[in-house]
Amino acid sequence: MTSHPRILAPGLQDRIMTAAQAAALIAPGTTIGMSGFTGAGYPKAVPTALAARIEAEHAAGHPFKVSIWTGASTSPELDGAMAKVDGIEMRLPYQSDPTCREYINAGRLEYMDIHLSHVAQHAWFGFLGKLDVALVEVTAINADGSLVPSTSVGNNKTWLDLADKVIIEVNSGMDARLAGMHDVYYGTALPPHRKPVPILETRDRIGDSFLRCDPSKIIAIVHTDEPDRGINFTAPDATSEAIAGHILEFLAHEVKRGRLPPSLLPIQSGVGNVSNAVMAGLDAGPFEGLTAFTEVIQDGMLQLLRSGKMVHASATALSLSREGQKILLDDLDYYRERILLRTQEISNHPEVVRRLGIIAINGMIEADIYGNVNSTHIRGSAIMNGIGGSGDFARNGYLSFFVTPSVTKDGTSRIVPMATHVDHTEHDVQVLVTEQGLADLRGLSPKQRSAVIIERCAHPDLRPALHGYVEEAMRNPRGRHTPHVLEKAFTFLNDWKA
Ligand code: 0RQ
Repeated sequence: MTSHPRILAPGLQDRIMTAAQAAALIAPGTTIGMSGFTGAGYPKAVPTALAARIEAEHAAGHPFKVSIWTGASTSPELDGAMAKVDGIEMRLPYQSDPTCREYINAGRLEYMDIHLSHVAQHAWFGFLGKLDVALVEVTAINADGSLVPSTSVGNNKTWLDLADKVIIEVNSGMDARLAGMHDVYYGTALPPHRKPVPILETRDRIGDSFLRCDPSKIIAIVHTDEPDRGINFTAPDATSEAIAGHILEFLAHEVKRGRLPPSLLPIQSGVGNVSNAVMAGLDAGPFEGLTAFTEVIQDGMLQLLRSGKMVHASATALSLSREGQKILLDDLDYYRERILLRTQEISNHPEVVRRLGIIAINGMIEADIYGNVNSTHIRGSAIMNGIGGSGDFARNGYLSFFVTPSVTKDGTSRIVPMATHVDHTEHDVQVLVTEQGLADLRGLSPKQRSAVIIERCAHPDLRPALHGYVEEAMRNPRGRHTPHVLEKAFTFLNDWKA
């Protein structure tokens, strides 16, 4: 018999230990694949213990850094704590922690920002180097040694398969009834042996409910009971409501024109307040039988499922506020029927995104007048978060929206002559939306796009300057396809304010 009700597999009792003891098993220079996706399902105890150990080692004059791979963003106790002690050598593939961001931008840790659907395959291809340790939060260990995932699946399957050693955090704060909400696909292979991913509808189950793990690789099991950190949402403001309104009007128009079915197509929605405002708009709107094929399920989507407007949602993480967590748990049996949490290589799979015809809606930092989008870097240099899954969905979806307020807090335009960094090229961006309006870029040439983007999306105070830029650029007789005045392309950011 085991002494822990959530650890049912025999023979693992001797591996139960404290977080500090588990952290002591990690050597300097280790590459660790951790669980965690948008503040959900990240390890709660060992990273903090590891940060404390690293701090002590540094104080004793011993260099100590590790590399951290995850699903996506985690929490201050992981990214923040590890960055603060200068404990990270390389971080990938996505983060949104203020301390981690500050340290990356100060050049104190390396950060590799990659498409979320690429991470697992790049690890399997050997492109990222060797993975030493997997550190994964689970809800329970079953009698046969399989693992019940918690609130995110992310890259956990890949980390557990590839790492030499495994550290498990068993979180008994996670509701045991989460079991059955997950779909872990074991059918991926390496080229040239790949087969089609057999998802034809968002609700299709193609894998196992549990993660497999070779018990002989488990070097430590740590007990925790903390909930996920809980995401803070503010009530939608006038700007996000206006953006959501433009999108909903456009979708209704597309249905009327026969370019979308009345239940739309599966929705992918980025994180944040605009996204929640879009969900609220859909909840109040005319569309029925909606589905989602997305990365994260936020509070707004939970409400759509509850009201019955949305019938099913596929994602890789439950990224909820504390209130959203309670709503989910109060009615977990209902939601388990309607939600599937998949590995992120499948939740974001380009093949499936293309097949299902996703409507992708993502935030941005700025767009230029030709439709190139910067999602990641302020003024081309300082990272904000990362590209996340936006590229997986934008390039391969049926319709790709990018949304932003028209100006920053200090009145600088977010519609600029030339994007200072490009994550999504003009070829992957079909609809731009600000609170001012919506620019439908489908079927337009660069010059035509610039006219529509400036008129529909730019702040009215800044439109004359942007038009003036294009007019000046048009004076170059040999550069009239995508007209630019390179010496002035970036001075706009300093010279013009709304
Ligand atoms: O700063 O936080 O100090 O207030 O950037 O910008 O406008 O508040 O918008 O929270 O929706 O984030 C692109 C970052 C937008 C996000 C981005 C400053 C601004 C503010 C945040 P403060 P907003 P949002 C699925 C899809 C990439 C990943 C993605 C993102 C802060 O949507 O990370 O899409 N996207 N994933 O003031 C100066 C500018 C600025 C600027 C913004 N032009 N100049 N400051 N800011 N633009 C999810 C996953 O993949 C996991």
